[in-house]
Amino acid sequence: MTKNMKSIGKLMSLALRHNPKVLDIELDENGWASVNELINGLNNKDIPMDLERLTELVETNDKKRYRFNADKTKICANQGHSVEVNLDLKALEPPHTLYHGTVQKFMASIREKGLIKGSRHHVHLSETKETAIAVGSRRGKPIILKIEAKFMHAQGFEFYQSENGVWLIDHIPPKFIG
Ligand code: HQG
Repeated sequence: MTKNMKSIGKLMSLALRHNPKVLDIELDENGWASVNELINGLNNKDIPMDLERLTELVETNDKKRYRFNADKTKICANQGHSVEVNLDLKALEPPHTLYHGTVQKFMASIREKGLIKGSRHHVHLSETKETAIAVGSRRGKPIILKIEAKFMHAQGFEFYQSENGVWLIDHIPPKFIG
């Protein structure tokens, strides 16, 4: 993925997760946008885009952040939204342990309130430590928290997984955070 593709991806994530107006697109109740409108929105920002290039961007995205519908007329972000959309996530049994990457400055609050979702729909958890390190590193020196996911699930907490493999949950109380 070229640097240019990365910055186009950031703009697409902004539009498909948080602020569709930036590309003059609309999201339906499940978070889908028209591919034609998205391409036009990018073109109107002087970003060359067509279906072929968009397909490459979707397929090569490092975290598989977007997906098309079957006939490639619609596109959506797989997770990470702040706008109200129904992603139709299915509750699933999680692995024994999941990980969350964060940074020291949030730890006092996390120990007090647990992991909270803030402006996103869910708290995001990773299946591997490596991914959690990458997530935490976006903000500084990463701190990796171990979550007793299977134990929580057995106590009735619902876990979901996005199309691109991110584990999602509403809230993690402090007692389950290692
Ligand atoms: C922290 C990226 C204070 C939490 C990544 C995190 C991920 C608290 C921040 C995805 C807290 C929220 C999500 C509490 C949690 N007090 N701080 N009680 N509870 N926090 O960006 O997990 O590139 O919403 O630790 O790779 O960092 O966008 O969540 O630091 O997969 O596809 O509040 O976003 O993916 O930050 O990242 P975020 P996140 P994309």
